Amino acid sequence: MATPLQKWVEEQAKLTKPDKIWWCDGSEEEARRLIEIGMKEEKIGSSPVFYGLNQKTFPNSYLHRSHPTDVARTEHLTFVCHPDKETAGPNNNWMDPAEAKERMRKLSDGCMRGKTMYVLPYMMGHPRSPYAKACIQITDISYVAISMRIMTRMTKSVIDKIGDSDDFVKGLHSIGDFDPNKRFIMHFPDEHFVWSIGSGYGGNALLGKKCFSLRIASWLGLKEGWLAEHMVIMGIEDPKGNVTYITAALPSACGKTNLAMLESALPGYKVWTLGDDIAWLNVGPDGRLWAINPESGFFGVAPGTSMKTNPNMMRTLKKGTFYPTLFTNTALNVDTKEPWWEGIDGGLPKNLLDWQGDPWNSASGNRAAHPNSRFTASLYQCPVLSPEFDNPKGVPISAIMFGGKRMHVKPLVVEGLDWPNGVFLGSRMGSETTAAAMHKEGVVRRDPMAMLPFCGYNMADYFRHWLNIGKQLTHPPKIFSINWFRTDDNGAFLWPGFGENIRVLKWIIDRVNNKVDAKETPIGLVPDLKDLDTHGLNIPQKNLEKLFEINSEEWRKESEDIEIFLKNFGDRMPKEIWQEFEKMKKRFL
Ligand code: OXD
Ligand code: MN
Repeated sequence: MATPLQKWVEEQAKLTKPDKIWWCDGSEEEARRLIEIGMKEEKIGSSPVFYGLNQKTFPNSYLHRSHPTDVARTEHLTFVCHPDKETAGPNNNWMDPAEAKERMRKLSDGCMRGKTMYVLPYMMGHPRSPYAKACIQITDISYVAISMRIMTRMTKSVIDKIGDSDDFVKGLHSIGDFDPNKRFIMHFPDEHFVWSIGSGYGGNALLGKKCFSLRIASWLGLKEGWLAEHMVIMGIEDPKGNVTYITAALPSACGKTNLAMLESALPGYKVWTLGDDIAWLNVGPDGRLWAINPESGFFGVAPGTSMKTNPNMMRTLKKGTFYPTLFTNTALNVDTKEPWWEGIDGGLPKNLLDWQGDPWNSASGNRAAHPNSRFTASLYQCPVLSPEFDNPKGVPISAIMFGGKRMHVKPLVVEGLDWPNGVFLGSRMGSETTAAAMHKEGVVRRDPMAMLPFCGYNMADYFRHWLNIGKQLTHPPKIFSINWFRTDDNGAFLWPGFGENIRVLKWIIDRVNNKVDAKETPIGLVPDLKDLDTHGLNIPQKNLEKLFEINSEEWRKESEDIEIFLKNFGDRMPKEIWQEFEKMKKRFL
């Protein structure tokens, strides 16, 4: 008798009509074969899926050039198909589930003809973790199969784990013909099912990532009493050897990966990486909040990554293990066969191919690497991977940071007064848009908890869920807002960022451990400047003051913007959020 899993796979094959079905086992040998297929057999247009890179300097690394129309997440083509529109909320595109399925069925009919259907069994989370989930993704391109092997724990034992049960997360992915007019990413939260066609790009195609571990998982979290968040998880070791675990939510391409593996500029402090993108947060039996990273790889933005900005990432990329490392839409140094991007160490190479494979000329004014070019690398290659990474229980969280990219308005760091005020801090977040999604760059958009594109249900209910989780925590983490990106009147950054951000983290853990006081302001608590360790930094006093300036005119405008956003949700918005909003406004009077 066929198992529910076998039946499901058969049904998908009947619809998509692949030439053959390949059940992947996650082995090293299989990865090698898939890379070979990507280099020699599969094509995107007339180009191979993978190009081998310099195996000495970047061992086991490959370059992938995506279809030129397929370079970022497409939020406008991403739908969350709850039975009713209200449950999806104004933060999501919604389509009736039956209509969405009908549309997808038409687009998917025969879409794998002439291709191989890869069946990928994987876990999100450590297989022994009570918080982990068993998943199956179907895809029709080696790039996605290899990427999923890096990003998730892919093994055939997941199939045994699923056994006769129908309790597994389902993902059906096909690149289709890359036609942007036939591109959709559809989520069916109640069925734990994601259906994606027409794109091979990261968040659109690696369905364990944004689609499942955030959009669907946030919905599961609402039902089951936990949180799925767009957050870094890191441990900060102080000079005495004590490690404090914290999480940080920042929108896409705002430096989460750099933060997650920061090399401390303060002697005696060290950061341990647990995750750079997604955290699943559960209330532990001890009343603390515990975090696991469901992923096991990095899918980070390449431009700007260097030995100066993120030395641990450069080491990760060059480490070379049996996990391949992929570079997507970076430029290529023709002479060395190394990947190249704007901001990488060293001078400008003489012979570069741009991200589309064409000879690049600096006079053209175009960037050689796509601004959203990426690397995909195993977390196990990270030299500062926390020894707790594979702990099935996760790590206990003492502080949560909410950040964004704001040239103006937002101070370097602000602490919430308590949990509800901290939730409000998260809900009032805004950030300047980046190249991670297809939209105009540099425009401020409200992005509560950095979850606007990823919350799989009505955000008003999501805030209520956050407030409720707080009620279950006997030892809630403190909540902070951070902003590394404030500029002076000439547009120059006021804060050096990168490894120097440890100074802010130090203040945060000092607050958590009750070592320093803080000053009250209308928008929350800020450091007494004497408690922020700026030793050796050389920042003029006026810049430090500017970093913490709370300009009431700017905040009046900000409040109007926040109010417009919150009002979108009508009566569904929890009254506690409005109360916090009113309290903040009153403090300004
Ligand atoms: C990502 C994103 O890829 O947030 O992590 O876009
Ligand atoms: Mn992300």
